[in-house]
Order: sequence, then structure tokens, then C-alpha cells
Amino acid sequence: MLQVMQVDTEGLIPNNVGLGQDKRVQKALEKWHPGYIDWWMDMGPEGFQDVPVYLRTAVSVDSDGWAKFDYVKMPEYRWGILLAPQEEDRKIPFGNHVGEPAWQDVPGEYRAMLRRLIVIQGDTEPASVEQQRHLGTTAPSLYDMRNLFQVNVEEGRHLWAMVYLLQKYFGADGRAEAQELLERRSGDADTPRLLGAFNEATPDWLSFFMFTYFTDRDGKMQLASLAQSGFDPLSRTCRFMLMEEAHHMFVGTTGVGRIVQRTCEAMREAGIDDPYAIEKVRDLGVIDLPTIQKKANLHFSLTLDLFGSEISTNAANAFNASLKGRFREDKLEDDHRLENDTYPVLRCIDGKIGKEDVPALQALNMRLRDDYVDNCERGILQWNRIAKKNEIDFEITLPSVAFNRAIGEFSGIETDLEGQLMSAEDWQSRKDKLLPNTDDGEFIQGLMKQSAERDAGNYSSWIAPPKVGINNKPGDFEYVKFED
Ligand code: BYC
Repeated sequence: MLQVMQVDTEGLIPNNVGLGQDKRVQKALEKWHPGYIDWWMDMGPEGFQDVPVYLRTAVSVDSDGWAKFDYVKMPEYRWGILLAPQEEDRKIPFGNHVGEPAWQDVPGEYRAMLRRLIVIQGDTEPASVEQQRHLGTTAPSLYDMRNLFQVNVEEGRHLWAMVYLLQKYFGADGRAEAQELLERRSGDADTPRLLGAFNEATPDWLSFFMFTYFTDRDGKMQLASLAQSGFDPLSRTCRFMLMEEAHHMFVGTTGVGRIVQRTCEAMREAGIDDPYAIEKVRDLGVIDLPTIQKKANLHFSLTLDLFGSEISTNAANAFNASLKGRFREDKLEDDHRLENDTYPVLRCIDGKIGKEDVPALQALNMRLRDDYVDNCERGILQWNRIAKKNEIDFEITLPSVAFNRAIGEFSGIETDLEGQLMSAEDWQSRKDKLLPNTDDGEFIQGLMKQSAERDAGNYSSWIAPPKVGINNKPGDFEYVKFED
């Protein structure tokens, strides 16, 4: 049985949490709002704050028809606080409190741990907007520009979602954390964002698509684990965020797919079979497949670091406390406590990589990462089908999980794409072939121009048009309206 609460769209902050009756939180959020708008103007999409964009806005939380599409100038976007409907009699699905009624308030003993999880989740959202803020000017089409901005405003809404939890449930320290979320900056030497991958640059559109494919998918896995939380407001918030997240990954999967498609078509038209004829392929104004592979190597390995260490007491504590579960915890069939279970973890011991059984509670980050890798494999099959259909003999593959890592078991070693150990000298001499190098970056930057692409229905040379428009709009739909 679900309790659906109507979305109040009248006030300054659209919400389905009864904000109008909760004056304390309403006031706190209204006080936070101007700082958020200042942050958005400073750090949001550069140069496009004034143009109407065809965006979807969440107006309900029903799984059908929860959003409406219309032209909006981004600073006027209705960032709202929307939680999935409350499940009547929901029980905690895992951990020491399995089977107890889900908490509607913060359990005092876990306050600090819960706050930390919410702050880390919240920090990634504005970080990604900051990372992508320069991309609008080089969008390959109005369709892509609109998708970028859609992703950006929804990441902004996800920040609101976490800030609501902090303001409502964590008193003065929640307010301080909410403020700090507006103060840290991606890549800043003094006040960086909290997690590594969110301080990296997103310099071009291939990176953007890889980021939405790989890193937003980490978002999906982490949100899905937090959606299992015994703290019901967090669970409900994450369940609604996941509905929005699906589109972000769609942007990544189809974006890379369309680049592969265009490259393969151009190769075929020019009679080039060899995907490693890099210069010849680049001369066609498309991105060669080995460079696409290198970008995948980079974004996959950076994203794996977001899962934390393979063996983690933090993760065990969060699970025991019934705060963060496993992926699809409620669909798994075991005791949901894991006290006597083991899980095979890939480790590096005495310079050798191999699997070792460790207590399952300690291995929860590894398990989530395994689920993630499995999830990543599926979309890559789609890219490879495109190459095959075009009779180009090239398969994009995921590198070993030990490759290019900065966190966890493999942070102290270097390996090749297959996970074979390499010496430091070997790594130095070969890394340009495994990860994007300066030449690759310059070549891709050279393609990132925008001129005719601002005309509806036009696409840059290096990307194929999408099969269907957003909200089924026709190919020449004007997703972003520029003044003549
Ligand atoms: N960078 O036990 P450990 C998304 C720290 S993406 C820097 O190994 P734990 C999105 C860690 O904080 C999803 N530091 O790891 C996507 C800890 O520090 P303290 C975001 C790192 O805690 C696209 C120490 O190392 N959500 O939504 O088990 C666009 C030892 O930690 C990193 C979440 O991540 C790193 N990569 O797991 C927009 C969910 N990794 O506390 C949005 C919430 C670890 O000792 N977060 N450290 O000072 C968590 O569940 C966990 O905090 C982590 C780390 C999975 C991140």
C-alpha cells in the first residue's frame, strides 16, 4: 500500500513533503535558496542562463507521467523536493535492525554516520554541474545541448534533495553542511569536492558522455544502496532520484553509441577497414575507435575509485547500522545480516593479484563494485553491436579493475589493461597508449566547435543524430531557443 502525497507546486519550493506546514524547515530552505541561485549563476552552465531550454520538470512522483516538458530559463527552473510515496508499514530490509519498522527520524546513535553519507552524496551533485559548466558552448547539436542542461538542472535538484534532509533532520550542523555544499568547488586546490572523480575535468563531449555512462552509473548503484536505507526519508528521496538518473545514463549510452556510429559510417564511406589507421580516420573529422577506448579506460577506472576500498569497515558499519544496503537488497535471498558469510575479493598480495574470501560484511564495497561492473558490461554490448553492424572489426572492452587505480587494493601498483603488473618505468613508457594523451586531447578539442550546430536539426561531423527526439519531438525541433 502506497501513500501518495500531492506535489505542492504553488510556493517558492515545489514539494511533496508538506513544507507549508513545516515553517522551520521552509524558512531554512528559503534562506539557503539565494545562495544556491548565486552558486548556480557562478558555477552552472556558462553563457546559457538567459535562453529558454526545453526541459522536463518533475511535477509528481507517480511512476507514470511524473514530469512535464516546457521551455524554461535555467535559473527559473522549479527545483523541488520530491520523495517517492511512503510505503505503509515499511520494514528495515537489512543489518542489525532488519525487520524493525523503518525510521521516520534519525536514529541518534547513527547520526554522524548518516550525515556523512548524505553529505558525500550531496557533494557529488553540484560537483558534476561544475565539471560540465563549459560544455554548452561546444554542444554538437541543440538536442545534445538540451540533454546536458537537463542533466545539470536535475543534479541541482538532487542537491536540493540532500539539503532538505540535512536541514530537516540535522539541525544546526545540517545547516552548516548545506552551506558548505555551496562552497566547495570541483578541482579547487583549497576547497575541493569530497570524492576524487568529482575533481577531474570534463573537457569535451566524449568525456561528458563517458561520465554520464560510467560515473552516473555509480550514482545509480550508490543511490540504489541508499534507497534500501532504514532511514525512510533517505530511502524515499533516493527512490525518486533514481527515476531521474535513468535519463542521465541514457544520455551517456546513446551519446557514445552515436559517436561510434558516426565513426564507423565515415570509415565505411571512405573505404577504411582498419580501426587503427588513426590519422586517416581522424582526417575524416570523426573520433577514432582506439581513442574512444582510451576515454573509456580513463572514466571506468576513475569511477571505480568511487566505490572506496574493497575491504572497508565504514561500509560494514553502515550496513550493520541499517543505513546503506546492497544493490537490490530487498530482492536478495539471505539473512540480510551477513554475519557468517564470506565474499571473494580481488586483492593484491605480495605483488600478485588473486581472489581471497573475506567476511562478507567487510566486502560490501567490492560487492557493489562487482554489480556495477556487470551493469557497465551491458551497455558496452550496444556500442559493439553498432561497430559490428557497420562491419568494423573493433570491440570496446572494460579494462581490468586493477588498472589505473588511486583508491583501494590496487592504488599502489600499475597494471596493463588486462591487469598484468607493470613496473613504474613500463607504465611511464606505455601509459600514453592506454589513457588519453595530450595529442588525443588536442585532437578532440579541435573537433569541439560550434557554428551551424545551433541550427535545429544540425549535428557536428563526429556524432550521428539520435534515433528519436526528446518527448518524441521531430528531428528539427528547436530544443534551445536563441534570439536572432
Ligand atoms: N575519493 O572505507 P573506505 C553520484 C575515503 S555518484 C576520496 O575505503 P567507504 C553522481 C572515504 O571517504 C555516487 N576519498 O570507503 C554521479 C574515507 O574517508 P574518511 C555518490 C575517498 O567509506 C554523477 C576513507 O577514504 N554517492 O551520485 O566504505 C553525477 C576510507 O574509506 C574515496 C556515494 O558515494 C574517493 N574516491 O566508501 C552526479 C554514496 N573513496 O571517512 C552524482 C555515499 C573513499 O575515513 N558514500 N574515500 O575520512 C559512500 O557510501 C561512501 O562514502 C563511499 C566510500 C562509497 C564513497
